[in-house]
Amino acid sequence: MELNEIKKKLSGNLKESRYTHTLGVAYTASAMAMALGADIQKAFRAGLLHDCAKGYPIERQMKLCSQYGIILTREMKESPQLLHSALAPYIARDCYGNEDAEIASAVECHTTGKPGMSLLDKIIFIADYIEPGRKDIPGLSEARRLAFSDINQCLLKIIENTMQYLKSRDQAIDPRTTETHEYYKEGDH
Ligand code: DGI
Ligand code: FE
Ligand code: FE
Ligand code: FE
Repeated sequence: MELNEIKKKLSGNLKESRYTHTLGVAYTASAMAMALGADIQKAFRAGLLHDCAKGYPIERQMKLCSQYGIILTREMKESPQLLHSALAPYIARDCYGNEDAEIASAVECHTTGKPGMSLLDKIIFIADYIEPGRKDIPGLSEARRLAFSDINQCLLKIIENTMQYLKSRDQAIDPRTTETHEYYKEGDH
């Protein structure tokens, strides 16, 4: 699907603030791709698509998960904000014509990360946290600086900040977040 068509459809399916965030992620991801020598067009497209499932009400997201055969874990039931990333590769494919496996991977792991992330996976995960519209989130200025100096350190910081934030709000940490943290705290990735 052409970028303009994707944008038009997204702007109809997401509330305005979410669409603005989406554009912020797309542009931030492409700037990171420029700095890191990654595929700029892919980064832009993945940024556009990362929250494509977020506009559906939670009930609808639950139904879509069962239609796509996504097994809901206890954490997903307790914290339904985890559903939109599990759904993202399917909605990106079926509503936005995405056939690119690297983009599918990046949108799927953008909330929890995963061990052994690709460069594009990391770019989307980080861009989601640091895009210019974000404010009042822990460690934001450090994450913004690290994004353009040490991408793995940046990733680790974001995961640690998120785990801290979830603990402070008594929210369950998804096992995938824990696995990602274990993997990246060992360094050298
Ligand atoms: O969709 P966005 O708001 O742009 O950002 P996101 O997809 O990265 O995160 C959505 C929410 O998911 C955010 O409030 C943080 C939360 N989250 C991230 N990791 C975990 C988590 N929630 C739980 N319960 N467990 C996690 O491990
Ligand atoms: Fe998201
Ligand atoms: Fe995120
Ligand atoms: Fe997002």
